Amino acid sequence: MGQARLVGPALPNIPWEDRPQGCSDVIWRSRRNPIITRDAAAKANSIFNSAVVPFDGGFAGVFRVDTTARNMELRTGKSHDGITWAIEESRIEFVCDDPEVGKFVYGYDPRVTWLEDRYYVTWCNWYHGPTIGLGYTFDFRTFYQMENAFLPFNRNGVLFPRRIRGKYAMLSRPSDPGHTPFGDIFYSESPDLTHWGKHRHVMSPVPNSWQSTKVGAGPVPVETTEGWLLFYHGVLTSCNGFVYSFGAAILDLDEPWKVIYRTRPYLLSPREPYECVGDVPNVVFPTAVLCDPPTGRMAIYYGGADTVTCIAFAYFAELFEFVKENSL
Ligand code: BMA
Repeated sequence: MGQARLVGPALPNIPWEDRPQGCSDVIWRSRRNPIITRDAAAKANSIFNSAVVPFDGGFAGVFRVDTTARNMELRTGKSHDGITWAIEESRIEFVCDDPEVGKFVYGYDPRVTWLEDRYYVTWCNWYHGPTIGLGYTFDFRTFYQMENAFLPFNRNGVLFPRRIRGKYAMLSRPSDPGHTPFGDIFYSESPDLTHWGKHRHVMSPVPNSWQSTKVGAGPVPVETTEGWLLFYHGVLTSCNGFVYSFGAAILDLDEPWKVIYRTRPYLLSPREPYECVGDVPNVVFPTAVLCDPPTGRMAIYYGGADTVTCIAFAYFAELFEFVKENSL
């Protein structure tokens, strides 16, 4: 077995900053954080927990924008460098055949997956409570909404970027209608992206740790020679409320409910002012990752304190070694 490598197309224009001098962390924050604040879009109270992908030589995204009226919206945006974003002034209005499904109440925490021939969007969608919304776009102009993937209550639905053993595959985190003091990650598969089943348990919280209350999938899993790299958030309950950190796991390529490695220490935890102070203090919440396989460079997008969007960097080979050497 050679060195662990990322699988997929090159992305030479990935947003990137070298590790700062004197820093020995496996993941380091951008000097430009927060890269997106509320000023990046009209009528925005906060822009965070958002998803980006390479698109048309640059980048496109679906953003969580909580408005000044405190509605939770999904808006699309474009960027030439992945750092400076032009975000639309109004929400995505999904085209949907069925008004029962298409009725918009709220949407938040989007993920975007390039899968086969289009960009799929999953998000936390209201349907008698939070559940997993699913839609797609070809051009980041027109978005189509499909059936919700699961029954309420569920959050953090994340689609794998290719079929596994011939089936579409999704991670999710069954929840409650409120702030959910529990949560395990599950795997489900589908022949057609409408009917989901064969649910398998992936991982639970770990007592007495940064991931002791609940865990949830973060960005779309990244294919590597050693398995799927999954960044995931973990929550502990302090005397002052939830603290959201993130770590990573390596899941089996063919049976992704089988966890090969999983970080005992966190990779990133709230530390900077923009992570510790905001609408919800002490939150880092990863929702997207860009990768350049030939160089192993990775750029991880995460929300800070439910208020701003941030970015952090890593080299895959170092990250993989860290996850393996510091596994539960
Ligand atoms: C979760 C979601 C996330 C949020 C986090 C911390 O339940 O609502 O959007 O970042 O709580 O408030």
